[in-house]
Amino acid sequence: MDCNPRSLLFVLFLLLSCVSPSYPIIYPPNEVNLLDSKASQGELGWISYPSHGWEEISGVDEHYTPIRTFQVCNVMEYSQNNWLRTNWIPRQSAQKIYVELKFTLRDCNSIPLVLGTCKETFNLLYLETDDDQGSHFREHMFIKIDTIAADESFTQMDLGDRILKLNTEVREVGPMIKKGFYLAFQDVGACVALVSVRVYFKKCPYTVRNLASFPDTVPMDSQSLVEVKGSCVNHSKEEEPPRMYCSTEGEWLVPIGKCLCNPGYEERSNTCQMCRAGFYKSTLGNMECSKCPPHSFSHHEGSLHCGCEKNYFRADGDPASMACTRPPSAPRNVISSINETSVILEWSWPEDTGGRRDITFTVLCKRCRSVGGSGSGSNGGALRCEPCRSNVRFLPRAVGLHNTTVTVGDLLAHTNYTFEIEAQNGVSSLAPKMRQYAAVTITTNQAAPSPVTVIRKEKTSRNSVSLSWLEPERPNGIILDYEIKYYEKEEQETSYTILRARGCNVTLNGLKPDTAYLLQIRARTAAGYGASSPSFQFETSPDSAFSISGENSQVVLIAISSAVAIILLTVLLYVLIGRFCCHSKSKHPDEKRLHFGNGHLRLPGIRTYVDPHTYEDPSQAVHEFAKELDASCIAIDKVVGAGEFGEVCSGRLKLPSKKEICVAIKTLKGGYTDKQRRDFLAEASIMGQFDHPNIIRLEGVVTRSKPVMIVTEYMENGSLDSFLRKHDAQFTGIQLVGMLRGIASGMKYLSDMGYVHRDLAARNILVNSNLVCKVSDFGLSRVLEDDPEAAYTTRGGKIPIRWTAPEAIAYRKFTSASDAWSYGIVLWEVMSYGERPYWEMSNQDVIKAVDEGYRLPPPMDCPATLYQLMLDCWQKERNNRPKFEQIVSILDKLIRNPGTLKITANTTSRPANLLLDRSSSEVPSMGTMGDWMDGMRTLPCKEAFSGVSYSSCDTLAKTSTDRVVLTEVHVTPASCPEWEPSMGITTL
Ligand code: ACK
Repeated sequence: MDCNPRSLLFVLFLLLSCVSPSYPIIYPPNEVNLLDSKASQGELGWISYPSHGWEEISGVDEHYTPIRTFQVCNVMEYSQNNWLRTNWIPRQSAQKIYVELKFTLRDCNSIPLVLGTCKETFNLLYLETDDDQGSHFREHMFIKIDTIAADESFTQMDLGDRILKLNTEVREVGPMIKKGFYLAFQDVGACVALVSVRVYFKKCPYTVRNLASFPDTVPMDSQSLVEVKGSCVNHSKEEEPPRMYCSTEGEWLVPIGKCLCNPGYEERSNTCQMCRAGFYKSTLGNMECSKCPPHSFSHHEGSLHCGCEKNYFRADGDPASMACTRPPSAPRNVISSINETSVILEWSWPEDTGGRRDITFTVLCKRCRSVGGSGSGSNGGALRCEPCRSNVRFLPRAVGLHNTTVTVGDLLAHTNYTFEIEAQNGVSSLAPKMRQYAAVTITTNQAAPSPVTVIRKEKTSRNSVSLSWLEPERPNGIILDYEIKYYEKEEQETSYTILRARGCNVTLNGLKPDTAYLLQIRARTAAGYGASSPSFQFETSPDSAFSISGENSQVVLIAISSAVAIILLTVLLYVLIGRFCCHSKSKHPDEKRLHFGNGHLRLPGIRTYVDPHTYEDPSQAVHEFAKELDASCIAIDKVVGAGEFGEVCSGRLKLPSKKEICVAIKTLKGGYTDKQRRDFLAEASIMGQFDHPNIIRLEGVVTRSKPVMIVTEYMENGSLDSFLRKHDAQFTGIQLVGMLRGIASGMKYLSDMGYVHRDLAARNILVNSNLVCKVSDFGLSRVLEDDPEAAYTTRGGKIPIRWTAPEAIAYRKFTSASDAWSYGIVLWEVMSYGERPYWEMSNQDVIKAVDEGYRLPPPMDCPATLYQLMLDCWQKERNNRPKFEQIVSILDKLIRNPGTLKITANTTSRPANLLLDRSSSEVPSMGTMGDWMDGMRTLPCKEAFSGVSYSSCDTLAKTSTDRVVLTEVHVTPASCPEWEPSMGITTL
């Protein structure tokens, strides 16, 4: 190291240079050095003129880095002109260059005994040339850039204190046009040390912005910016052409446009990188890759989509971000409410929607016929089904249903149909094998024929007209005859004539000439009359057209008398034959029907129930009404319950050339008496006579081997009372009404058949997997023996008190009207989800309370209309109770207008513990009521009430059927030891 002590200037440098470590020098990235004196460790080789002027020495800079420096300090002499010229510096692409000088300068005042003129500045100059001119140096060619003065100069004291006062000055030069240049430093008598010289130009350095890369760019010398186009990085695309401006200061300005990562790539540290496995990106953009949605996967990097797991799918319009889904499971709890030839189908949403919301339902109608079977009604044979005819009507439609109900109309009467209800969603079509549906099979009821719509006038005369018509479009059975009603138009139906015709034509005689008549025709089947046709007008011919001459009138008279004679003769013959027939009584069961009907008015065409006890040998009755089964066709699976005569099992029945079906098997336990066997089989004899979708169907009996068995259809959900208790509050109002409608329809059928059930209760209703309710438990003395609810009455009979009408308890008056009472109790049981009627009240208290006019209160949330129906069923006067036909039609109306179910009868929480007195007509004043617990206590005391004073019903809730339901009753007991006078009026 060169530590030259001669200089006045550089004592400080010399001292420092002996101890210094070195540091790397870092320049800003947008500066490109053309010359850096510090970078050179050896001699710089610059030209100094005259030779005693500038002197090159070694030292260290402020960072203690070894450097080469130049110094001059000829302040003791006059007229100094010392030049120092750099080597030739190639310009490269620079237009404007920067010169950074670091120097120290001695304060002239601090130099003692200065002889010459001490200066405190020096000059910076440059010369452009296209080539290196070597040592050839001409002062006058140089152009001055600036006079450089020190911001700070140092003194002797600074040297003593070792304070380095380093000046840094930067000057710009340009525009440069030649290939290179020299710099020169002219000293005119200063004491200066040039510590470092750096020459550089500025550039905008390579950069990536908005996923576009921009190259190194040298700015222009002028003020204008350089516009630079960027190029998108790998795996990206231009969204808008990327551009940026390079400023003269070497700074990037105003980025415009951008690039977006391709699908399958995401932006990570200014690059587009592949999505990791388990992630995907389906679109162009700079968002992150997303995790695969549920039930999908991506095993590879860079996935655009995630594939669906097995049995999961994506519909066409499904976005990639949506989970893969699958077809829904089948709809549940299908219930059908049949109304003559139409049916309302209702069902619940599928348990599994497949993960989608776009569920719709499609209903497929099939008409089914039993083939190759025997036995009564639908009992026998496999079903052969074919698609329904196109004129079956679906309301609102058969496909694309958004609601869980459809009405199917214009079905054929007395026909089996199967409806397949399928829930579909957006991926159902992609997985045909996974599609599931729920099926329900129904049998339509009989229905009256549709109206005659086409009537033609064939021939007209002045007194007669011949007409013909077409059979109704839907006869719904065999047309027995047509009723033709006609009247003079002017008389406006005040008097009319009715004729009957078997065929589709008639001639009306005895009409007035030249007169307008109106006529209506209606067809009759076993189900009764259909609606009348629209009025049809015809006119007879005027008088002049035809007049009867005297001779003619004679002929007519003869014809009429002959006709009258013939009619009289026919009537006589008919009466005689009729009498003869009635006298010769046949033993055929059909004739017995006259005996065992219970006085009900029967509809023509409906069979009548035959009491098996009227047979001398009851086993004859069994074989007349029940099919004998071979025990080998029956497989017993398990015991499901206990009946009065033995166990009840579930099992399978496989008859030759028929499909195996699930059955319930009632067995007669060993050691039975003859009477027990008779009573046991009596149920089959009764059941075998019935054929109705809401009556439990008998498959057959086994009497020729042991054990003796009764085989019926299997009802998956068992008895209604326990089923409801198990599913407390889980059904919609419509579902409950659907079940009730089924029971009422079965009961209507029984009452039409003349059969009185006597033990109608929820425990004797069975429920299948489609929530179809069927009446079961048929017997004779059964009511007395079988039912655990039955209790002995004072008259010795055994009766299920809580379900039985007062007149049946009191004097065994069992009729369809007493069944209607029981139906009211079933209605209450259903609406309270299997609550025990009258809770824990004793049978005696129940009899007493009912007799005094108390009635069960409405179950929680019970629709007012249904509660009103209960109250109607519990009318004391049995003729005032509704017939089952009326009950069915009330429930049908409710099903058609489900809105009416929203009006509830009360708001009490279940179990309501009140008995309502609704005997406004039977008890002279409004009755008292108490909660049933209190009631039990107060009942005896109630008897002590002689002058009970009652307030009237305060609040009446009007129901949609314009009936009135008691909801609140205010009671003021006049005397009762347990009532404090201060209690005043009690609101219940
Ligand atoms: O409530 P559960 O399961 O349904 O218990 C009773 C038991 O037998 C005694 O009567 C059941 N049961 C009776 N008949 C049938 C049937 N046809 N299908 C299914 N279960 C039945 C009843």
